[in-house]
Amino acid sequence: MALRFEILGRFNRARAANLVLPHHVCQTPLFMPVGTQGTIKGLTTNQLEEIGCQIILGNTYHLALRPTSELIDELGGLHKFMNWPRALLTDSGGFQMVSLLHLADITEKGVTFQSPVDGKPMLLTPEESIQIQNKIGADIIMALDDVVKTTITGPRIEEAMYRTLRWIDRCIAAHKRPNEQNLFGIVQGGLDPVLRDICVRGLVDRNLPGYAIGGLAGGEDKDSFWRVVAQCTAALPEDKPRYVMGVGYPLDIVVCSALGADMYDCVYPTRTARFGTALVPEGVLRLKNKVMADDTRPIDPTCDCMVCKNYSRAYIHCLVTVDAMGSQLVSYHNLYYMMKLSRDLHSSIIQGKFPEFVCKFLQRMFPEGD
Ligand code: PRF
Ligand code: ZN
Repeated sequence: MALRFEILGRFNRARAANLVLPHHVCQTPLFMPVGTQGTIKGLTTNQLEEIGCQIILGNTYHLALRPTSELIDELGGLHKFMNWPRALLTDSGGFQMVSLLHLADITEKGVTFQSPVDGKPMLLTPEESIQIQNKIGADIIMALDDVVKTTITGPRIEEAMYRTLRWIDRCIAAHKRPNEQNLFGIVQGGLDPVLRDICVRGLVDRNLPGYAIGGLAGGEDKDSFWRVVAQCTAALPEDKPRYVMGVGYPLDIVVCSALGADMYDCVYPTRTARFGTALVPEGVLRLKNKVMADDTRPIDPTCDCMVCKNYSRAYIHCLVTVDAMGSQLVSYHNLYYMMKLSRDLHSSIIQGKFPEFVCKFLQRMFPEGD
């Protein structure tokens, strides 16, 4: 295993840990920004370090198409290619294809899809996904899974769960760099507790360095979402990191951390920034709104980030519709907010003040108690 997970503190089910990876020692709970094409849109890697970002996520599917995994390998791996000295995680590609390309089709062999480059049919097998991820060289690589929307019902959910379990063995057999890269398995099984249980047990039997909870954040109601996370975190090993994929909103991260999850990723903070929406302790601030036009306060007067120290809401309001700099500044602030949230979760758990932190977080977000 190319990973150590050292738990530093707990509060009930919540944990704070050092996740020791080949390129960085990360503090959990942690949020990973999504850098689809080997970049977090609009931010330099120096800025990401300045914000306190510890690990970023890349997508196998996008990187395999361009610049291609062969070229990344030839140029010394993704860390070197994008000038990022800290940790990286790559997702396996299947989920991105299924969610981006409506033409993707899943069979036992793998995920078939039409190449967006030349329209030719292509196949991504579990073996190929791992080969590509071995070339990209991230600290954590993800198994190819069969993902279905949680909102569908019927035998397809069961088929996808069992296929994910069959594919994990093909991924393990194909993984050629276990001393440098950590292969995480992904729990599927929709909203069905029996299927989730079978999947967790199957993956735990494989003794992987870490586990992800997949198939969520796809439009299911919150009650079902919490229930699946609570069930999986309770059944996964104590001494391994637990990653909830595609989550999410600050509130979801706080709740999942209380349930014993450690890692998260989501496009939300950067995507919403491009629409001019900033994350603030009260919820969100819509910078395109006309009332911002003469508001001289920073995005968040309580935030210590470079953007809040230097620019007014009025200035950013002016920029967001006409210049890329507008969304870059909001992205910077939003990621700073997510990193600060991760740090606060980590330190409040260690200091035995997790309940106080959660209460304060909820009071600021829901002052009326609604
Ligand atoms: N599987 C993979 N990547 C993902 C997910 C998943 O289930 C999700 C959750 N829907 C986000 N990203 N491989
Ligand atoms: Zn700020």
